[in-house]
Amino acid sequence: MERTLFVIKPDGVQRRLIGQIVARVEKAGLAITALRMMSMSRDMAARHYEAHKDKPFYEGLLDYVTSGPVVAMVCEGAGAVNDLRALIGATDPAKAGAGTIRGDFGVDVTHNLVHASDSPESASREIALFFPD
Ligand code: IDP
Ligand code: MG
Repeated sequence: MERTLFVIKPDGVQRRLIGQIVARVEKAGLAITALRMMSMSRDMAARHYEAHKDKPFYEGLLDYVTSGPVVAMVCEGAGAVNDLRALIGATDPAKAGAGTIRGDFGVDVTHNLVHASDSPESASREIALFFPD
């Protein structure tokens, strides 16, 4: 079994898409084994996205993910990391395929609704950040 972190970002919560997004995750065969709604502090957002700290979009990204509550969950399954990345689609919703969460609901490359860990190593680090207990 592999674990990955999945986050519905503030636009997904504000647009009332939590249910539709979670339904897709479960339909894909992934088990949700932890779930919480929370607001990310700027410090937490900075740690979550520290790999991007030199990117031009970094400050705007922190503004966005701290703009309202998020829903974070741990998803488990064989190949969960890759399965969830495939389910969410490309970072830019304009390039994400039909049937993917970002392709169907995402607005632009910042407001792309969801986060999913990009490797098992990222997943371990991110799960510890969102679910310290
Ligand atoms: P990912 O979420 O598909 O793994 P990353 O490259 O890790 O994509 O970027 C993290 C987040 O930063 C994206 O989900 C998106 O919200 C934002 N982002 C990425 N690239 C850009 C960009 O070129 N402009 C604005 N925001 C971006
Ligand atoms: Mg990423």
